[in-house]
Amino acid sequence: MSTHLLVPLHVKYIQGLGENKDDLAYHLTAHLRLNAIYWGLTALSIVNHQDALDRDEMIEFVMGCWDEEAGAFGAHPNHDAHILATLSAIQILVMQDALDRLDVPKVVKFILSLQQPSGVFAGDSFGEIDTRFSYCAVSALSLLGRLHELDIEKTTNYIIQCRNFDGGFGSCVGAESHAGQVWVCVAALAIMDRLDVVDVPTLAWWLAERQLPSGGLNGRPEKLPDVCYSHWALSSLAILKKLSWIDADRTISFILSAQDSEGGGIADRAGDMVDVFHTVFGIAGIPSFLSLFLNVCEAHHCLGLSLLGYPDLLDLDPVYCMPAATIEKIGLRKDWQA
Ligand code: GRG
Ligand code: ZN
Repeated sequence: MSTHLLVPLHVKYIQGLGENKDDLAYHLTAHLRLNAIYWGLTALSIVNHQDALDRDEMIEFVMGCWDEEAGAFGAHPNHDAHILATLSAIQILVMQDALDRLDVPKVVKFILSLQQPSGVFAGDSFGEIDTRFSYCAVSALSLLGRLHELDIEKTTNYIIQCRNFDGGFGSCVGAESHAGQVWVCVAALAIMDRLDVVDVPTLAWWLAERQLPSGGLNGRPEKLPDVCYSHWALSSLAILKKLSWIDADRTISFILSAQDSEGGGIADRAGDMVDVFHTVFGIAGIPSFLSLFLNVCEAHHCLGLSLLGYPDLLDLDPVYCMPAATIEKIGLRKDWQA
């Protein structure tokens, strides 16, 4: 098992993803293409290799996903517009400093049109609702500097209705708590400055309980540990300023054990097939600890042992899931230090 992050291999794995266009897998994942590009670019940014993918080619691909009729982005050229693909497009354009390519008023109109009378957002004109889409709306509007156009009260009220007895949040009213849904709700509340509605001690306890003896975290009780929850749960804890409730060294060991030491990439757990989703969230799980330890420790000798090997990883903003430096640059960075 690898005891360090295999950065060059992961960079090569991400670079190779767009190259195998004859693979069935490439076509089966078309509905997630823009999301995958955002994940790949974010992973590369954390390991300080943002330039490993061609910037101009990426921007042209993003613009090729524009759905003129809807005034937003689909996940792939000629796909219908969706709020998730639209957020990914905005995130990529922000990271590539190319927001000038965007018809901002049109996108804002599309996003606002998806809010339902209950306050939740639909993903597209077909009407599926989910707190994931509320997050997409809040994050996208904020990145565009247009959060003031959102009805914050109405958006927050729906999220409050999704709060459960365990302090967590679900995908809609009455749905069980799940670490992924907790992150979208907590991060949306953080952007809207409404963290006051979170029961912090109960939720932080529930999130900390997600860590299993293997060091990995699961998304809800009785489920298997999975590398991606080291992002969803850890970022939520970082926003609540309770990251120290997790054992960093054991989490990192779990993430490292899920690496493919031949072809690069990270899987949901050791021995499974790698994918770009678990690669970005596995890599993202490591620097979240770095910021914590670097801030509470004056000297490097009190860093968690396994963290000592990662001086080159860049910090990730726990709310936007984008490089902290990018969020700082556009003036949206808040203080998430423990
Ligand atoms: C900007 C990072 C970013 C995201 C955009 C789509 C979205 C907003 C967030 C997704 C949050 C979420 C719900 C993540 C969880 C995804 C996941 C691994 C679901 C698996 O659920 P199950 O029930 O798995 O298949 P378990 O682990 O519970 O068995
Ligand atoms: Zn997963």
